[in-house]
Amino acid sequence: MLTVYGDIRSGNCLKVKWLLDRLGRDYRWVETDVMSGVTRSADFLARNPAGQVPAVVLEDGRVLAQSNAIIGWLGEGTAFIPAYPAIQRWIVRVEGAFGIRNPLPAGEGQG
Ligand SMILES: N[C@@H](CCC(=O)N[C@@H](CS)C(=O)NCC(=O)O)C(=O)O
Repeated sequence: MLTVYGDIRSGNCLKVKWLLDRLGRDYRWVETDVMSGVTRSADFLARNPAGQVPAVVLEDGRVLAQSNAIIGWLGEGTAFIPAYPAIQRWIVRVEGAFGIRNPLPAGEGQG
């Protein structure tokens, strides 16, 4: 079962929780109060050197951090991120990474 370290007040954490809930996935939520300094403890830093939540621990012990990476991984192949052809996946990634529409309409973003 997945273990999710998250602070319930954080949008970055909630989007992971909401997707897990919508997908009906089993997971263990470990409430991690970012205001307490626990994310900077040696224990936590060993899990996620960035010292941030959300962080997901897989069954085999690997850790995935960064909310957008987590929801991307969870959503892949589901109705939330259908199995697009490669070009469509990369267009979506560019849009997510840079917050722009890709390709830009003619005339935009030039000069
Ligand atoms: N880019 C990261 C940002 C994560 C982030 O900023 N997490 C905050 C809570 S929303 C945190 O853990 N702060 C504790 C700290 O920086 O010590 C993501 O999307 O997961």
